[in-house]
Amino acid sequence: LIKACLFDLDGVIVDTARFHYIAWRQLANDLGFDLTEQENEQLKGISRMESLEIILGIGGVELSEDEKLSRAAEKNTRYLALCQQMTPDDTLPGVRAFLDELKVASMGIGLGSASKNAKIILERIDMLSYFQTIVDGNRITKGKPDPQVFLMGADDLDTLPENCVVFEDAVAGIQSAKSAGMFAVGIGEKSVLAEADFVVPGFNDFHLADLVAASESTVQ
Ligand code: G16
Ligand code: MG
Repeated sequence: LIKACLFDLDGVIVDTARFHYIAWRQLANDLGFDLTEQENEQLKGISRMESLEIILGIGGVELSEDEKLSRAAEKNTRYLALCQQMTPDDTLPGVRAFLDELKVASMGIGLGSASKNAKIILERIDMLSYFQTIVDGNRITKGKPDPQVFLMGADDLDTLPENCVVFEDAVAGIQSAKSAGMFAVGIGEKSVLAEADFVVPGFNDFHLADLVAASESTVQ
Protein backbone atom coordinates (compact mmCIF):
# COMPACT_ATOMS: atom_id res chain seq x y z
CA LEU A 1 0.00 0.00 0.00
CA ILE A 2 1.43 3.34 -1.01
CA LYS A 3 1.15 6.04 1.66
CA ALA A 4 3.96 8.42 0.76
CA CYS A 5 6.09 9.46 -2.20
CA LEU A 6 9.65 10.69 -1.84
CA PHE A 7 11.17 12.66 -4.68
CA ASP A 8 14.72 13.29 -5.68
CA LEU A 9 15.18 16.88 -6.86
CA ASP A 10 17.75 17.16 -9.64
CA GLY A 11 16.57 15.31 -12.72
CA VAL A 12 13.19 14.40 -11.24
CA ILE A 13 11.45 17.64 -10.24
CA VAL A 14 13.64 20.00 -12.24
CA ASP A 15 16.41 19.66 -14.79
CA THR A 16 19.26 21.16 -12.80
CA ALA A 17 21.43 18.19 -13.81
CA ARG A 18 22.44 20.10 -16.95
CA PHE A 19 23.59 23.07 -14.80
CA HIS A 20 25.60 20.77 -12.52
CA TYR A 21 27.25 19.35 -15.65
CA ILE A 22 28.11 22.76 -17.11
CA ALA A 23 29.61 23.91 -13.80
CA TRP A 24 31.59 20.70 -13.18
CA ARG A 25 32.84 20.65 -16.77
CA GLN A 26 34.07 24.22 -16.38
CA LEU A 27 35.94 23.20 -13.23
CA ALA A 28 37.54 20.29 -15.10
CA ASN A 29 38.45 22.57 -18.02
CA ASP A 30 40.03 25.06 -15.57
CA LEU A 31 42.20 22.19 -14.35
CA GLY A 32 43.18 21.25 -17.91
CA PHE A 33 40.97 18.29 -18.82
CA ASP A 34 37.47 17.57 -20.06
CA LEU A 35 34.47 15.88 -18.46
CA THR A 36 32.24 13.92 -20.81
CA GLU A 37 28.51 13.55 -20.42
CA GLN A 38 28.99 9.86 -19.73
CA GLU A 39 31.52 10.56 -16.98
CA ASN A 40 29.09 13.10 -15.55
CA GLU A 41 26.45 10.35 -15.21
CA GLN A 42 28.26 8.88 -12.19
CA LEU A 43 28.05 12.24 -10.38
CA LYS A 44 24.26 12.29 -10.32
CA GLY A 45 22.91 12.09 -6.77
CA ILE A 46 26.45 12.24 -5.36
CA SER A 47 27.38 14.98 -2.88
CA ARG A 48 29.40 18.01 -3.92
CA MET A 49 32.69 16.98 -2.29
CA GLU A 50 32.41 13.34 -3.39
CA SER A 51 31.69 14.51 -6.93
CA LEU A 52 34.83 16.66 -6.83
CA GLU A 53 36.91 13.66 -5.73
CA ILE A 54 35.57 11.60 -8.65
CA ILE A 55 36.32 14.40 -11.13
CA LEU A 56 39.86 14.86 -9.79
CA GLY A 57 40.32 11.10 -10.19
CA ILE A 58 39.17 11.31 -13.82
CA GLY A 59 41.65 14.10 -14.56
CA GLY A 60 44.42 12.57 -12.46
CA VAL A 61 44.77 15.87 -10.61
CA GLU A 62 45.74 16.21 -6.94
CA LEU A 63 44.74 19.24 -4.89
CA SER A 64 45.27 20.30 -1.27
CA GLU A 65 42.23 20.22 1.05
CA ASP A 66 42.01 24.04 0.96
CA GLU A 67 42.16 24.07 -2.82
CA LYS A 68 39.40 21.43 -2.97
CA LEU A 69 37.14 23.54 -0.79
CA SER A 70 37.73 26.66 -2.84
CA ARG A 71 37.21 24.85 -6.18
CA ALA A 72 33.97 23.32 -4.84
CA ALA A 73 32.78 26.73 -3.65
CA GLU A 74 33.61 28.20 -7.05
CA LYS A 75 31.64 25.42 -8.77
CA ASN A 76 28.67 26.13 -6.50
CA THR A 77 28.76 29.86 -7.25
CA ARG A 78 28.69 29.07 -10.97
CA TYR A 79 25.94 26.51 -10.50
CA LEU A 80 23.76 28.95 -8.55
CA ALA A 81 24.31 31.66 -11.16
CA LEU A 82 23.01 29.23 -13.82
CA CYS A 83 20.04 28.34 -11.57
CA GLN A 84 19.09 32.04 -11.48
CA GLN A 85 17.72 31.61 -15.02
CA MET A 86 15.13 29.10 -13.79
CA THR A 87 11.45 29.90 -13.48
CA PRO A 88 8.40 27.79 -12.50
CA ASP A 89 8.23 26.79 -16.19
CA ASP A 90 11.41 24.79 -15.69
CA THR A 91 9.61 22.27 -13.49
CA LEU A 92 9.83 19.03 -15.49
CA PRO A 93 6.72 18.17 -17.56
CA GLY A 94 3.89 16.52 -15.66
CA VAL A 95 5.47 16.90 -12.20
CA ARG A 96 3.08 19.54 -10.90
CA ALA A 97 0.01 17.63 -12.10
CA PHE A 98 1.31 14.42 -10.51
CA LEU A 99 1.94 16.14 -7.17
CA ASP A 100 -1.54 17.66 -7.33
CA GLU A 101 -2.95 14.15 -7.73
CA LEU A 102 -0.97 12.96 -4.71
CA LYS A 103 -2.31 15.86 -2.66
CA VAL A 104 -5.89 15.06 -3.59
CA ALA A 105 -5.25 11.44 -2.56
CA SER A 106 -3.80 12.64 0.81
CA MET A 107 -0.44 10.97 0.13
CA GLY A 108 2.61 12.05 2.09
CA ILE A 109 5.02 14.04 -0.07
CA GLY A 110 8.70 14.42 0.75
CA LEU A 111 11.96 15.49 -0.87
CA GLY A 112 15.11 13.38 -0.63
CA SER A 113 18.01 15.22 -2.23
CA ALA A 114 21.76 15.22 -1.85
CA SER A 115 21.76 18.91 -2.72
CA LYS A 116 22.49 21.65 -0.20
CA ASN A 117 20.66 24.03 -2.54
CA ALA A 118 17.36 22.11 -2.54
CA LYS A 119 15.22 24.73 -0.79
CA ILE A 120 16.56 27.61 -2.90
CA ILE A 121 15.73 25.67 -6.06
CA LEU A 122 12.24 24.63 -4.92
CA GLU A 123 11.52 28.27 -4.08
CA ARG A 124 12.70 29.41 -7.51
CA ILE A 125 10.32 27.04 -9.28
CA ASP A 126 7.56 27.74 -6.76
CA MET A 127 7.27 24.12 -5.58
CA LEU A 128 8.32 24.42 -1.92
CA SER A 129 4.77 24.30 -0.55
CA TYR A 130 4.11 20.79 -1.94
CA PHE A 131 6.61 19.15 0.40
CA GLN A 132 5.69 18.12 3.93
CA THR A 133 9.32 17.35 4.61
CA ILE A 134 12.63 18.16 3.00
CA VAL A 135 15.63 15.95 3.58
CA ASP A 136 18.58 17.57 1.83
CA GLY A 137 22.35 17.71 1.81
CA ASN A 138 22.33 19.90 4.91
CA ARG A 139 20.61 17.19 6.99
CA ILE A 140 22.16 13.92 5.88
CA THR A 141 25.47 12.55 7.12
CA LYS A 142 25.61 9.67 4.62
CA GLY A 143 24.99 10.30 0.93
CA LYS A 144 23.27 8.13 -1.65
CA PRO A 145 23.59 5.10 -2.17
CA ASP A 146 23.19 4.97 1.63
CA PRO A 147 19.47 4.71 2.49
CA GLN A 148 19.63 7.46 5.15
CA VAL A 149 18.11 10.23 3.02
CA PHE A 150 14.94 8.27 2.25
CA LEU A 151 14.66 6.63 5.69
CA MET A 152 14.70 10.11 7.26
CA GLY A 153 11.98 11.20 4.83
CA ALA A 154 9.79 8.19 5.70
CA ASP A 155 10.32 8.85 9.40
CA ASP A 156 9.39 12.54 9.03
CA LEU A 157 6.18 11.46 7.31
CA ASP A 158 5.46 8.78 9.97
CA THR A 159 5.35 6.18 7.21
CA LEU A 160 6.96 2.74 7.09
CA PRO A 161 9.57 2.29 4.33
CA GLU A 162 7.47 -0.47 2.73
CA ASN A 163 4.68 2.08 2.22
CA CYS A 164 6.97 4.57 0.48
CA VAL A 165 7.75 5.07 -3.19
CA VAL A 166 10.93 6.82 -4.31
CA PHE A 167 11.30 8.66 -7.62
CA GLU A 168 14.92 8.85 -8.75
CA ASP A 169 16.93 9.58 -11.89
CA ALA A 170 20.31 8.43 -10.55
CA VAL A 171 21.79 4.96 -10.15
CA ALA A 172 23.03 5.85 -6.65
CA GLY A 173 19.53 7.09 -5.74
CA ILE A 174 17.82 3.90 -6.89
CA GLN A 175 20.32 1.90 -4.80
CA SER A 176 19.55 4.15 -1.83
CA ALA A 177 15.78 3.57 -2.23
CA LYS A 178 16.20 -0.20 -2.58
CA SER A 179 18.42 -0.45 0.52
CA ALA A 180 15.75 1.55 2.37
CA GLY A 181 13.24 -1.18 1.44
CA MET A 182 11.13 1.09 -0.75
CA PHE A 183 9.53 0.76 -4.18
CA ALA A 184 11.86 2.55 -6.59
CA VAL A 185 10.61 4.29 -9.70
CA GLY A 186 13.39 5.27 -12.09
CA ILE A 187 12.95 8.43 -14.12
CA GLY A 188 14.95 7.98 -17.30
CA GLU A 189 16.21 5.00 -19.25
CA LYS A 190 15.75 1.36 -18.31
CA SER A 191 19.28 0.48 -19.44
CA VAL A 192 20.79 2.98 -16.97
CA LEU A 193 18.34 2.42 -14.09
CA ALA A 194 18.30 -1.38 -14.25
CA GLU A 195 17.94 -1.75 -10.47
CA ALA A 196 14.67 0.21 -10.32
CA ASP A 197 11.37 -1.66 -9.82
CA PHE A 198 9.78 0.35 -12.60
CA VAL A 199 11.10 2.93 -15.07
CA VAL A 200 9.29 5.77 -16.81
CA PRO A 201 10.80 8.43 -19.07
CA GLY A 202 9.09 11.22 -17.09
CA PHE A 203 5.84 12.31 -15.44
CA ASN A 204 4.06 13.25 -18.63
CA ASP A 205 1.00 11.02 -18.95
CA PHE A 206 1.93 9.29 -15.72
CA HIS A 207 -0.78 9.13 -13.09
CA LEU A 208 -1.24 7.82 -9.58
CA ALA A 209 -3.30 4.92 -10.98
CA ASP A 210 -0.29 3.90 -13.13
CA LEU A 211 1.93 3.94 -10.04
CA VAL A 212 -0.52 1.83 -8.04
CA ALA A 213 -0.82 -0.67 -10.90
CA ALA A 214 2.98 -0.88 -11.26
CA SER A 215 3.56 -1.42 -7.54
CA GLU A 216 0.86 -4.11 -7.36
CA SER A 217 2.22 -6.02 -10.33
CA THR A 218 5.77 -6.08 -8.98
CA VAL A 219 6.63 -8.81 -6.51
CA GLN A 220 8.99 -7.29 -3.98
C1 G16 B 1 22.12 16.47 -6.49
C2 G16 B 1 22.81 16.16 -7.82
C3 G16 B 1 24.28 15.97 -7.71
C4 G16 B 1 24.90 17.05 -6.85
C5 G16 B 1 24.29 16.94 -5.46
C6 G16 B 1 24.83 17.98 -4.50
O1 G16 B 1 21.50 15.42 -5.92
O2 G16 B 1 22.23 15.07 -8.47
O3 G16 B 1 24.84 15.98 -9.01
O4 G16 B 1 26.29 16.92 -6.78
O5 G16 B 1 22.89 17.12 -5.53
O6 G16 B 1 24.35 19.23 -4.89
P1 G16 B 1 24.82 20.64 -4.29
O7 G16 B 1 26.17 20.90 -4.81
O8 G16 B 1 23.76 21.56 -4.81
O9 G16 B 1 24.78 20.50 -2.79
P2 G16 B 1 19.94 14.98 -6.02
O10 G16 B 1 19.98 14.00 -4.90
O11 G16 B 1 18.96 16.12 -5.77
O12 G16 B 1 19.83 14.41 -7.40
MG1 MG C 1 18.79 13.28 -9.18
